[in-house]
Amino acid sequence: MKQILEYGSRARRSGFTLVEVLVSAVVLSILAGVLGIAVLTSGGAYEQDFLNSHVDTVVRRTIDHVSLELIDADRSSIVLAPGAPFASTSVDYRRGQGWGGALVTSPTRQLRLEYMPGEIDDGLDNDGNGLVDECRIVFTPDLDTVPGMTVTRANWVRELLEGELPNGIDDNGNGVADEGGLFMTFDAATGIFTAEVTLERMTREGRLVTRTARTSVRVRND
Ligand SMILES: [Ca+2]
Ligand SMILES: [Ca+2]
Ligand SMILES: [Ca+2]
Ligand SMILES: [Ca+2]
Repeated sequence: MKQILEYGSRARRSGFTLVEVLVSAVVLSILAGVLGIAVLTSGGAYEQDFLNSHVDTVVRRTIDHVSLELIDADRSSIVLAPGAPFASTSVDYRRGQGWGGALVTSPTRQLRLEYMPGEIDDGLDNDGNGLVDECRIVFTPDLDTVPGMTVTRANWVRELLEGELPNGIDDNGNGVADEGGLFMTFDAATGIFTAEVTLERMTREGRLVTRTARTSVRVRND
C-alpha cells in the first residue's frame, strides 16, 4: 500500500492537473486568435496597398490616353456632349494625320463615359461589387463607318467626379454641378482641352480607394 501511495504521489507531481491543461488551452486559443487577427490585418493592408497602387496606375494611364488622343485633334472637329446630369462626358473628334495641301484627318473618334455592363442608373449596386452606378470609359476609333467597334479604356470610373454627390449642387467647388467621373472641357479660343477622371475600387473590407487625375493640353491643329 505504501508503494502504491508513493507511486501515485510521484505521478501527480510529474503530470498536469486539469486546471493547468484548461489554462494552457485558453492561452493557446488566445494566441491563435491574436495570430489570426494579425494575418487578416496584414492581408487587408496588403490588399489596400495593392489597390492604391493599381488605381493610381490605371487612372494615370487613362488620362494619358485622353491627352494623347486630343493633343493631335483638329480643333474644329471637337464636339463635347453636355448630356445632363453628366456635363461633358463624351467627346467626338478627328485626329490630324498629316498634310496634303490641307490637314488630313482620321475618321471621327469618340471617348465617352457609360455605365458598366450589369449596372444601371438607379442609385443601387446592381452587380454587387460594392460600387453604386459605376461607369467605364469607352473608346470608338471609327465612329463614321464602324461605330460598333469599341475598346474599353478604363473600368470602375466613378459615376460623378470625386467630391460630387448627385444632388444638383457643385459639391467639389469646381463651378459645375454633378459633373461625371470623366469630365471634359474645351476652350475653342485658346485651344485648351482639359479632362479629369475619377476611378474608384472597394476593398473586401469595404474601404473605398478613390483616385482622380487631370490633364490640360493645347490642341495642336487649328
Ligand atoms: Ca456596382
Ligand atoms: Ca446601379
Ligand atoms: Ca453634386
Ligand atoms: Ca463640381
